[in-house]
Amino acid sequence: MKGKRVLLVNPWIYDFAAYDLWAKPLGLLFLGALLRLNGCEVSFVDCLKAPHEQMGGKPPKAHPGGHGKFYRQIVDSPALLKGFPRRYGRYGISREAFYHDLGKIGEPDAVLVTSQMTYWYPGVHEAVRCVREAFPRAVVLLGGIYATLCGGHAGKHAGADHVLCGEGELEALRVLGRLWRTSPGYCPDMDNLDSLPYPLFDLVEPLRYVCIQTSRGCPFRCTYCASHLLASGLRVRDPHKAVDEVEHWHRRYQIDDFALYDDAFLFRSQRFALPFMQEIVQRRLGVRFHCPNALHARYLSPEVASAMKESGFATIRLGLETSDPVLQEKTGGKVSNDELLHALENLSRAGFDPSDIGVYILCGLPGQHAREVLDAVEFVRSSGARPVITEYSPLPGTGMWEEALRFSRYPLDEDPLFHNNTLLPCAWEGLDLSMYREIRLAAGRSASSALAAGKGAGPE
Ligand code: B12
Repeated sequence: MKGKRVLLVNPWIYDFAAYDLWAKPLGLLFLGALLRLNGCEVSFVDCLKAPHEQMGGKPPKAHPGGHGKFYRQIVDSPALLKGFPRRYGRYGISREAFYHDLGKIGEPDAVLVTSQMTYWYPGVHEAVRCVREAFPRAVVLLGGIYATLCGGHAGKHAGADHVLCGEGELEALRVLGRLWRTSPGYCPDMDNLDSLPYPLFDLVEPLRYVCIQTSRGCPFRCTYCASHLLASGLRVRDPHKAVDEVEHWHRRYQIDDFALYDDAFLFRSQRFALPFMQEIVQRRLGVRFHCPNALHARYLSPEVASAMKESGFATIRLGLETSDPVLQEKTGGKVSNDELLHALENLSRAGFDPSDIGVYILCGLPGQHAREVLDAVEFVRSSGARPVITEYSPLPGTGMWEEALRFSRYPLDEDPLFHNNTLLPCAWEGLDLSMYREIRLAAGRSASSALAAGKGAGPE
């Protein structure tokens, strides 16, 4: 693969709202690192880059510590979503700025396009079209979450030469190796995550934070979540090697803020989280950790809570989803109300201010009543923590999908645009859009105003 030129592309987002909550295309940057290790010359064009020198006006606001806004242009919403009373936006740089960036790198042999939320596919298709126009001879590979969960749709409509499903490391090497009639010099062992090179954050500009993955997969099977479809089996890194990576970004790139992308960071904490945090303290790195993706309250023992405090955990989100014990059990039994209260007590004893801890509550599950969401809000409020409403996004292949299909007023299986959580796709007479607004009010300041105040909150 030596000498081959590879371009990584992170596409635009099309949505009613989007916010950079420590959001980087981590998977794509992993693939880039592996290809570079195999001798390829790798470049990266990020449609979500901000600030960008080709964009006029004021750059989007960024907060110290990482999160911030994207550039946004209001556009017509797609025909299928016409009538939904929210403005639709294209988040990221202009098309001209994108072509400008492509122009700087010259024709690659292969382009790897990633995809995140399934309903963001318009930006993915647009990126593929632009890349094809600019580089008609390059082979285009598409992977990521949309490509994995909606492979049929992506294969039919995205315009890529190859649509690859699931974890992409070995697949990308296989496809490119076959195309280029060569075998890669280095193949990672996907059962040993430490055999992966560090993701190519050195190509991200400006680099204000780094996303870290200390494990892949999740031991739970929550019926609303697609994690098990994206990465199978829980694999955990060696804690010392994960700290080596934190130290690498901190010392060589002066990075102080790290977002954890794990689905199960605290699971079996004796094996990973505790030694990881103890090592961070021992090396006196003075870094901060942010967990925009929720932590499991069940594993938040007093020992874990104080290690989190000492090792610099700054943004803590816990996943409750619902306070109804029956629904908790039915959706996967991830956590009980008592476990949440214990976790909050332990965090508070360790020195965290409970009002800084956001607790995610799912809103709009199929058949869910507004009352039940309000109960969860009340329960979290009375614990002293901050309720953060997250709207349910139905996903094909998950345990709840069939029920979502039955409940939704949209034909969910006809177009991934209908997975958009802002639509509240499974709203019904028991939880309609006006009740949803009441729920948001009850939950207090909206996620976006909390973010604007720099406190951090749920993803918008
Ligand atoms: C971290 C995370 C976030 C972060 C940001 C992620 C980002 N980069 O933008 C935050 C916390 C902000 C977030 C927010 C939300 N998220 Co989220 N998030 C995740 C999480 C946990 C990990 C994603 C990740 O980066 N994984 C790590 C990397 C290494 O994996 P990867 O990107 O998939 O890449 C691999 C493969 O896909 C592939 N690949 C990737 N690109 C390419 C390209 C090519 C060419 C090839 C060959 C392969 C390939 O290879 C990579 C390496 O193996 C996933 C769950 C999961 N386990 O994946 C949910 C997930 C993506 N989120 C989800 C949801 C629902 C949300 C929210 C809507 C939650 C809510 N209700 O508010 C919001 C929406 C955000 C918004 N509107 O701005 C859903 C997806 C929904 C959808 N319809 O697609 C998921 C799947 C969780 C779930 N419920 O099942 N999220």
